[in-house]
Amino acid sequence: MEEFYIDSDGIRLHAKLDKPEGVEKCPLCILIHGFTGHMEEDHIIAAQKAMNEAGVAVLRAEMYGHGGSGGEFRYHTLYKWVSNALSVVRYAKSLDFVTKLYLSGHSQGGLLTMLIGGMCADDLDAILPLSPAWMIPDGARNGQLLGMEFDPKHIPETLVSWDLELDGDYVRVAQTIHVEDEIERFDGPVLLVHGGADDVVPMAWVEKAQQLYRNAKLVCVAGADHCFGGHIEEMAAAIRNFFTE
Ligand code: FER
Repeated sequence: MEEFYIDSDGIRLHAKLDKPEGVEKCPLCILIHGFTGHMEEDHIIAAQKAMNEAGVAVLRAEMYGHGGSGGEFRYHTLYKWVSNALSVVRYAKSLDFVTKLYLSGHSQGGLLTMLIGGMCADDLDAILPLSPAWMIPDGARNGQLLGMEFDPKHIPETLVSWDLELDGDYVRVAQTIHVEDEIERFDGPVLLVHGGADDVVPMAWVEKAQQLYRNAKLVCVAGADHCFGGHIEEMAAAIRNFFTE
């Protein structure tokens, strides 16, 4: 494992690179955590190990305001995460050992994966949105986020929920994002993995993503919650199979 920082316009992004053993060149998957998450969460490590077992190197990176990266949580926005992810894609493309490039992320990181998939369609050979929270922009436009309600035309200065404080700019940014446009722009293979008992991201949203993508497979892990608690190995197996089948 190599640990380092990737610069994203002056923000230091904490990153770890894990390569499969005994290979000179191999594919690389960038792997991104969710809202309030970080790279050492059980489901992120399980995904990383599954990819390594399938011969894929993994670059875990933490986004603005999360984990060991720069920025304050309360000021993170999806634009900042998009800029960060573009910096990580640029870095990954500069690595000599990399053959194919993939992108995966969990929840808000899965939403980010769907956005970058469309934006960097030429660079990404496949994307793997895990429990992708792509209802967030609609929620921001409808005044429903973090289990609370607000007037979407008069955004509060700060959202306080789930013991968190999040600046209103998060909402302003999210309201402008249209994920369908980026779904439309990605033609490559997509693996969606979702927990059947996820009460954060409704299954209907992930089914809709599967229908909108031209080449998407959806694996539903029965009984699994948003972070695949108790069913992590089934999530990992879906990822391993996607890369080895
Ligand atoms: C929300 C629902 C889910 C939300 C964020 C999430 C900011 C993200 C969840 C995750 O990344 O795990 O209403 O609002």
